[in-house]
Amino acid sequence: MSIDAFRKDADKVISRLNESKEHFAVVVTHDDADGLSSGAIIKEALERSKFEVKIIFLEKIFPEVVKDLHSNYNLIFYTDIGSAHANLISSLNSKNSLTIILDHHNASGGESNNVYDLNLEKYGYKGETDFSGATITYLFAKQLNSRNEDLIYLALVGSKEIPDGFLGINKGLVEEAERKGYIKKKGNDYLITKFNTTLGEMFSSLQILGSVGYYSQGPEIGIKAAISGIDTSIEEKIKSLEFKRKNANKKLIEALLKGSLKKLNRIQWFDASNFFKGMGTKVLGTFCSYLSYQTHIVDQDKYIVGIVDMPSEIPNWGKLEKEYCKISARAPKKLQELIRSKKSISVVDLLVNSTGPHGFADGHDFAASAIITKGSETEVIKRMDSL
Ligand SMILES: [Mn+2]
Repeated sequence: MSIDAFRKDADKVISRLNESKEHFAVVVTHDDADGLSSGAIIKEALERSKFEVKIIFLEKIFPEVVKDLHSNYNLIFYTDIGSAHANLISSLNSKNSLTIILDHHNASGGESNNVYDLNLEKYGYKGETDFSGATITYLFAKQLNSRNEDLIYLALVGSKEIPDGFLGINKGLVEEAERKGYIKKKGNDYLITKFNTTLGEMFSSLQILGSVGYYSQGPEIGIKAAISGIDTSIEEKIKSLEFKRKNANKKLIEALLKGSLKKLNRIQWFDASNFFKGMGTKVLGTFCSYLSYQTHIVDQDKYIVGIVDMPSEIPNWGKLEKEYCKISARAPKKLQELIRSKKSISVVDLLVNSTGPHGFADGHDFAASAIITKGSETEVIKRMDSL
């Protein structure tokens, strides 16, 4: 494990950046709290270095978005997203744009054509436990200019998505941030000294702004909150988004109890399009997780599958050519045991094998999601049940 090897490689990439004489950067970042923390770090760091920055928030890597960006811009950053698709990004890098990936999702390798993936997994660290997207983005920003050290609290906000706490590189960052006065201990959490907001509070705020507020400027507001703190107008926005989601969840639960949950042989599924209108599709995954614990509603041995129509608009970018649906799937407790003992296939395999030519899927053993083209829902559901 060597952070020095990472620093050396980061310096090489930074030399390329300086040689390029480019002053306009596009940042593509994930739309969750870690992605917003990462986006805030790189945007602030680049602006301090006199770059103009355009930022685009994505839940998934849509090839048509990547293709478009790489035929129009010379300098592109990916933060908290992109490592799993370094190969695809390289193949679509038609202008040979300088492309820098700062991510902690499983690195796929295969990058070329001026694409650099600095994922710390390549240096022996684990993206599931040792660092987040915001951690690596912070380390890069600090390498770019040591005055970016004051953004250290954002590395820790993003790292709140790691369930095991601050381990690996993050452990060192917490100690450093506390020693230098950027954070201080408060109960089980830490206060961001300059905002009087805890890391956990900032994390939850960004999570809501990014997911529920995706189509209503939530991510931009999140970036502002991450850099300048949560003022009263942002607080109001968060409250109204929370209220909106709570209401939608309640109505959807009622509908499911009234028969909208269709139980097949191996899966139980529902269409939530009428309930989550105007909200980012990530809310579906959160709802499915919640639903998997509602033993009075769902069967414990069947996969839970939720579907929503996706608006074709990608904020700050434009309209997607095709129409898509988002699918989220979860395994309730009993099914998790069957998956563990290999008597049932994992949730990610269920989605990968059923979406086939209609889209793309990723995820884990008990939780996964997919994007499919609209119109293929019936076939995909059928294939799932037969798997
Ligand atoms: Mn992340």
